[in-house]
Amino acid sequence: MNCPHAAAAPATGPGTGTLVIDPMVQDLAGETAQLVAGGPLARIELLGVPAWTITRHAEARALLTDARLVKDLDAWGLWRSGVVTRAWPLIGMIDAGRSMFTVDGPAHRRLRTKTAQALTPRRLEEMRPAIEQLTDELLDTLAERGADGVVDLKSVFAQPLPMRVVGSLMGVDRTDHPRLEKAYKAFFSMLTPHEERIALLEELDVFYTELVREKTARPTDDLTSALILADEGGEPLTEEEVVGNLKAMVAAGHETTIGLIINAVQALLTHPDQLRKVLDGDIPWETVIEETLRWDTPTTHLLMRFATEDIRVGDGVIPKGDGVVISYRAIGHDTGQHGPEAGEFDVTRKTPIRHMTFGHGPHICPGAGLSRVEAGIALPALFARFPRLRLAVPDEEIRNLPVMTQNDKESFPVLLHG
Ligand code: STR
Repeated sequence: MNCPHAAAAPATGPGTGTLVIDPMVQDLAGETAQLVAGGPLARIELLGVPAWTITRHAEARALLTDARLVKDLDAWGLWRSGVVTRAWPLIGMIDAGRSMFTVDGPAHRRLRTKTAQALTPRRLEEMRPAIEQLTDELLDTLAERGADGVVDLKSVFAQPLPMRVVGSLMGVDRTDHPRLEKAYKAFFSMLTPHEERIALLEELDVFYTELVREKTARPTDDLTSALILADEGGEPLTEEEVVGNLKAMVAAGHETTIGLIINAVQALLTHPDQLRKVLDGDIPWETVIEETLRWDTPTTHLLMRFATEDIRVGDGVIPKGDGVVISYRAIGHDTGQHGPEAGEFDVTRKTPIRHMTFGHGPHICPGAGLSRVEAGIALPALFARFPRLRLAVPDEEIRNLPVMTQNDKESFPVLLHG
């Protein structure tokens, strides 16, 4: 794309260097190390667009409850001045329709209430048997496909499971899942021509709007129907808002949990002594899940909030109107929060795992509990069924997709029977 503004804003932070985030994600570990080595506030460039990122737990925690940082795109100087337009390939990560993901303050609470109520611990317990059933079905498919050799754990297991779970929560028919999985894969990939991505988002809007209209005519017991029927103090959600929440839930609910499941399996398979302790029952699966969430976050960088005033961070300043990213992967490796061994995966670590991978403050992930339940079912079931599971290729050959914001593997080839 055309990036006339690439050098527009002068650096005001202490470190003068700008880290160009690699759209091809060729060296995620190296990128994280660079972010961790710098200060809490770093200048980055996202496909020619300058932004700031927060790389430390404490600073991110403070900013995530700071009302001077907002989601409203119109607070972004580069957007208002027309430098960033819908031609920017990452625009879909920010301009995703009115929903709980894009709105702050009291309006945000109104948009979020019903979703939060549908995901309370009690409701999650009720969903458990259905998730177990879906897991067993997919393990059967995995067993068939992997009977004679290598099988891709991602496409056969880790990807369809979260889509089925969030699909049944939101009332998205199973026949639509493969098409949605394909659409999101293309949406996130930087290799997708941008016109295609825009067309795809429009198609998804049509799909979700039709679904919401069907549910409006014939409400069922899913969360989409609950969003439609919600009164919210005499101010029901508009169709656009229901659609916005629905698409945010499907996108967030499936993409991130794929990462959690795959990253946990990868961490265990590459740390066999730790896997042993887990399989022997010496370390609970909850610890595996939390350590994976900290060490290998499904979301690498979360785009984006905007400063409505100059905001001081450490010895730097985010100028009013600038865009701010949260680099969750770097935050998980913050030695100030997680101790000197923050860079190591270690389910036996002494430092308590107090990560912030689901965010913090009003926008904290409403699906956090659901993803923990999913991974808490999927991982032990997978290893119980295939205790000799192993990677079919050397670990270095597992590559990331060209997805700038998510930690998303191309594929994850395994051998089920050792
Ligand atoms: C994808 C495109 C879309 O239609 C709607 C959304 C809103 C929610 C976003 C989602 C996006 C991208 C992935 C996100 C998710 C919220 C949580 C998830 C950012 C922009 C994470 O990766 C944490």
